[in-house]
Amino acid sequence: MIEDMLRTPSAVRDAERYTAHNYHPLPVVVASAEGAWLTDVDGRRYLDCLAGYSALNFGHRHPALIRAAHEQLDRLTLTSRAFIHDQFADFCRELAALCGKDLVLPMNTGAEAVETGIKVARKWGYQVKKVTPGQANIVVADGNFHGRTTTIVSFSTDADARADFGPYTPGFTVVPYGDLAALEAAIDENTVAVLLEPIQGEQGVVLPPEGYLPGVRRACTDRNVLFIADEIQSGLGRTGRTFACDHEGVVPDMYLLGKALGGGIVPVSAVAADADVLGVLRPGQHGSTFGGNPLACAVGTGVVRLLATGEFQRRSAELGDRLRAGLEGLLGSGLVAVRVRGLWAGVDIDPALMTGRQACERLMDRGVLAKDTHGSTIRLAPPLVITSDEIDHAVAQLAAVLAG
Ligand code: IF1
Repeated sequence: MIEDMLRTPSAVRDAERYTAHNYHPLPVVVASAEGAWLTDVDGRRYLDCLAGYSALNFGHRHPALIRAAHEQLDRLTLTSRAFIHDQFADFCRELAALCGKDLVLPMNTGAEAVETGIKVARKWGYQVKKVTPGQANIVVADGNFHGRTTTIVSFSTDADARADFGPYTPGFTVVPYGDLAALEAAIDENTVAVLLEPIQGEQGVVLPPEGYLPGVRRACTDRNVLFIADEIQSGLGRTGRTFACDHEGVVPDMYLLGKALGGGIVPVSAVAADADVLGVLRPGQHGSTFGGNPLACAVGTGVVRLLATGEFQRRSAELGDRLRAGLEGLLGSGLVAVRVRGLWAGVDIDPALMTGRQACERLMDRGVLAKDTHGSTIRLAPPLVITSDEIDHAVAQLAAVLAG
């Protein structure tokens, strides 16, 4: 197509003209998508290796989820929680069963689930553990990413995410990720919870040291501290298991879920925990206008039923082995490190070659869309519906980019 006939340049300009510049998106303007493939306004196709930061685990417009959404759209979309609706019980019961927990508290965004987890842990601390009023403390890890509210960025160690958003919320202690001794030493009589990503996504898919998560679990049990696992990005099949914690047989006291729970259609998040934890909340103490709405529950139930078969977890594990083999084959040919669990990879490119952003721009020119995290690290997280040939294709395009 002749360059000046392309619609993309003007569409990029229009998009930038009327919005705050809190993102620096790749200059691609998506018009449609199906499965693992996107089509831009000029008809060019791209293999999606970001999947909405793991919100599209089931691919773009999964038929079963779109069908559930369409059927609900034609019946009922919103009631608020002032009333009950006929999709609510199924969603909460089936999600609680998937998590092996008594109760579910539905919200919308991941950050809202994290904030809910923080509030519940604090209230549990005061009412159940009896910590000193106003002194509840939560242990978190450096390199964390849990969302962008002012409380959440208060314990971020990422300057871009945190700077100039103070005054900051107190009550958090940061310890090095993976350092069990430091975590144990940080727990005191006012500690109500440990909040961790079982695998750190934005830090570049940083895997915990073997035994770390079981150690955190033991420390929390021994010290009567809630273990809160932020599985918003790592959960729901991404790593080859239902939850990333499953890889080490660890069951947290609280699962924080989001992203893929909404099937890539609507924002759906949730906190799942037993009654002795979520039971501390009474009417009027927490809520949300859209949390647990009929459309969200209909789609969310569809997502839980897709996961209940184990098919997506198996695909993610099997295809993840292929992705790992392909990426490890590039070590020494432009990659200096590869971290993979299921269909989730963080790859460190030789900084002397290019930045992560440059790599993603060149991948885009080759029809593959991915996102850098920091420096020369890029994250690969395709929809779990990707095929083995498509994985080989993505690795081949990365190899070509690295070869210059
Ligand atoms: C952005 C990445 C960033 C998350 C975990 C909670 C949330 C997220 C483990 C909050 C959200 C998103 C936010 C988006 C980019 C993306 C992200 F890690 F996935 F790549 F930023 F670090 N816990 N992660 O990953 O969920 O409120 O967004 O629904 O803010 O740029 P949310």
